Amino acid sequence: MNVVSAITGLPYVGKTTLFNLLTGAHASTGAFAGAEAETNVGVAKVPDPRVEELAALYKPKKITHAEVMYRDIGLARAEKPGQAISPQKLGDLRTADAIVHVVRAFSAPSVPHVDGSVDPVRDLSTVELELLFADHAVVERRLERIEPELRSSKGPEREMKEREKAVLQRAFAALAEERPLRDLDLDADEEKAIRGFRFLTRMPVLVAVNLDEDDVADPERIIAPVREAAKAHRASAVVPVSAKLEAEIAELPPEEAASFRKELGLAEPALDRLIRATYELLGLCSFFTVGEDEVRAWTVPRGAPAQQAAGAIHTDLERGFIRAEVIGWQELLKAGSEANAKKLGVMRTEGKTYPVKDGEILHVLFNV
Ligand SMILES: Nc1nc2c(ncn2[C@@H]2O[C@H](COP(=O)(O)OP(=O)(O)OP(=O)(O)O)[C@@H](O)[C@H]2O)c(=O)[nH]1
Ligand SMILES: [Mg+2]
Repeated sequence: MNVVSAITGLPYVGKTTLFNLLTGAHASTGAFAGAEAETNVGVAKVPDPRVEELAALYKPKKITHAEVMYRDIGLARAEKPGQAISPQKLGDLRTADAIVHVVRAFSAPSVPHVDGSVDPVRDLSTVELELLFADHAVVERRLERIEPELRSSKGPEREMKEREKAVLQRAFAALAEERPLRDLDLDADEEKAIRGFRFLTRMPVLVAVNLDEDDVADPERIIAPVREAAKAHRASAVVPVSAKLEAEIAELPPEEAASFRKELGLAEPALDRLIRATYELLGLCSFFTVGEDEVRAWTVPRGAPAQQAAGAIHTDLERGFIRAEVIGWQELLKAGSEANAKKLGVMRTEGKTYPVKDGEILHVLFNV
């Protein structure tokens, strides 16, 4: 699935450092590289212990994890609200499906802060407000132009435009109160009426807090106020991470990395958590296919029907879908093999509309 998360935030907060860590890229960091530069695009593997466990059972030639795409989109510093994001960067942001908003909580005196001091709550508002201004401008322009269009249209076309106008007016009111469009409760038709605008404050957003190394073991003091602020912005999650520490750990051999993490009291690599949080933010889940050739995780929107899920594997499987044999990953591990699972009667047969659940194994029967 081709979904993209934008990584954005103020200059010098560690966006590119994080982006490189997540995707294994080597984009340049520091020296305000981000505001001018092209955006960086890369792919992160979604860590998933279930895939390893299934692979341990099948010993396949190939193991394939799910992936998330990240796009690192640097912003300039705002002189006045509404000026920080160039039209090109706005366009880049609008191609994204979700936003990872990085805020700085690390102190490093050698790294200047564009607003003079370290204040993640203020930074969060600064950028969210920029995005809000950008949406406001779009709504305003469209509301001006829709009037003559309304007058010259009729029938179903007019109805559609009426609906669009009504939603835009609600959007206008929300934005005027500095409420993000995530705050609007829209039904499916209303959602469709404004989908094309790709409003930035309607995209799901998570806040990644780039911590000082010293705060990693006990981030709550730093995180709590950010979490409060994030709630007001309707952010889905707040994820602490120390880009610098993660970069240092990434240099270590795996065993040393693991014991170092243990020493620091970190249960799970922060980057893994961030990738998984992004996957969730995007509304995605994984199902698996298994065999001696390949154990593989496939990505579908949560709740996708089995026929659509089959299409993630191949369009032929979607077109010629007959039924799917389905089993949970744990049940399969317990049974030891698909043959045994069938014998035990724990393998189910499901039809086209069956909503696939995260962690299920699908075997699609099809005919084209
Ligand atoms: N101490 C410390 N320094 C960091 C951390 N993360 C990034 N830096 C440093 O901060 C500087 C800016 O990092 P970048 O990753 O380039 O930041 P950016 O947000 O991509 O900056 P622009 O692209 O210019 O907007 C670099 O010198 C990094 O080494 C961190 O967690 N701790
Ligand atoms: Mg950068």
